[in-house]
Amino acid sequence: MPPLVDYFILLSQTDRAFALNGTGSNTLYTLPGSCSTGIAVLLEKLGVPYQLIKRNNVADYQSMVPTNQVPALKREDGQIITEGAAIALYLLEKHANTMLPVDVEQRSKFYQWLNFDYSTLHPAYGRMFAIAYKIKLSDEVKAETLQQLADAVSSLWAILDKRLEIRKFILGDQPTHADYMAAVYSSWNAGFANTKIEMGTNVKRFIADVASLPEFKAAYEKEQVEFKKTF
Ligand SMILES: N[C@@H](CCC(=O)N[C@@H](CS)C(=O)NCC(=O)O)C(=O)O
Repeated sequence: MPPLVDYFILLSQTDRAFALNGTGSNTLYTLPGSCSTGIAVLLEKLGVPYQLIKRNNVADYQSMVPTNQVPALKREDGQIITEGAAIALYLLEKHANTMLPVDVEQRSKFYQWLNFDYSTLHPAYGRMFAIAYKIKLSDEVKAETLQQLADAVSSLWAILDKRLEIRKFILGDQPTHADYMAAVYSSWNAGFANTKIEMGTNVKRFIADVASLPEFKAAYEKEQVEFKKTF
């Protein structure tokens, strides 16, 4: 970290205000059961103390997080980080762990699967949520569109199923943040009762394995939300 004076010169005025308001602990802003829960799982695994605040209990969340989305992490020094992948990588670089490989080839594989989650699988579900809950359509068109989008999601689960044929977790024998996120997304199937999302046997086994990890259970307990296994 640069000396304090340089650090403050680097910050914008708003950033400075947040920095001065630092609480001395990490605060995770969440919508329980959403992608922000994956960050809670990671915080549990890293043993980093944090408090949870539900986005909907913050009077003007959008003035702090312009996208109005979760997750957002307010660090000990008051700085806000948004975007799940950026938060995860910040935490992994700051706190000792074995998830972020030192070897550049292995690290690139981790980045690849982390982005498969955040940039491919998550938005594929996002399109389903938009059709199901945000966009006005006739029942018939809605059902048909949802099934088409669900087929696209199923094809992504099939990619993971293939990878998991010979691996316990996505990167190998040990769970990483890529596994936590995939398992969190899988519970979103519960939001689409009349739409068929296919998951292969390897994916199902994998989700059960991730869901039984202590850090995973601890995060869901802390968020007071049930992990929905949909198979
Ligand atoms: N690119 C963002 C996407 C975050 C996102 O989609 N968050 C959802 C929950 S999974 C959210 O806040 N939804 C509520 C809303 O958009 O109002 C990230 O990865 O952090």
